[in-house]
Amino acid sequence: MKREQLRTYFIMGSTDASAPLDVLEQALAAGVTLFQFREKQLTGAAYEQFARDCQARCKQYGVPFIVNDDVALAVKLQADGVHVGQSDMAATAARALFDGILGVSAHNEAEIAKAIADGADYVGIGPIFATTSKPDAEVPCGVEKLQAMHEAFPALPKVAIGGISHANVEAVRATGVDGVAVISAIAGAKDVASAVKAFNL
Ligand code: 3NM
Repeated sequence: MKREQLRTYFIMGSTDASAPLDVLEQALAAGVTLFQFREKQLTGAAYEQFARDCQARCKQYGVPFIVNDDVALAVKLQADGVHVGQSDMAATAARALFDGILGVSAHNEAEIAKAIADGADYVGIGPIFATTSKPDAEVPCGVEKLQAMHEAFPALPKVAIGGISHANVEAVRATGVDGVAVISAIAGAKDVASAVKAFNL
C-alpha cells in the first residue's frame, strides 16, 4: 500500500451517523484517503448490502475500501483490505486467506513487532486519546508514547486512532505517523465536508 493512503482514514458503521451513505459520499468527495467499513449492528443480507453500497461509493472516488474484522466478507467482496484487532481473527490467519491490504490494531511495541511478523501492511495504534466510539478501548497512550512507537518502527506504515479531533490532530501528525483514523469527528460532524477538509490541512 501507499503510505499516503493512510493520511485521513475514515471509519464508519450504520450506528455512527443517521444517514451513513450520505455521510460517506460527502466524506469521499471532501478527500478522505481510505474508508474502513466497521459495522456492529446490521446482520445478514442487510449487512452485506450496506457493505456493498459503501464499497460502490469508495470505488467511484478511487478510495480503498477496507473491511473491519470480517475476513470472509473482505474475501467475498474482493475488498481492497481487511483490518483485524487483537481479539479478532489472528493476523496470520487473515493473511493466509486474504491477499489485499492487511491492517492490524496494536497498542504497544510487542504487538507492533508481532503484526509485522504476521504480514501486516500497516498498524493502527490507539487509543491515543479517550474515545466514546469503542466501549472496550484500552487506556489512552497519548502522543509521546505514539511518537516512541513510531520511532521504534519507522519503516512500518501507521495510522493513529482514538479521540482524534481538530483540536489535537496537529500534535498527532507531528509525531510522524502516516495518518489519523477518525470516526466521530467526521461521522458526527454537522458539516462533514468541512470536517474532512480541516483534517487534511
Ligand atoms: N479503535 P473516534 S479507538 C475503532 O484503540 C477504534 O484500537 C480504537 O473513534 C483502538 O474517532 C477506536 O470517534 C474508536 O474516537 C475511534
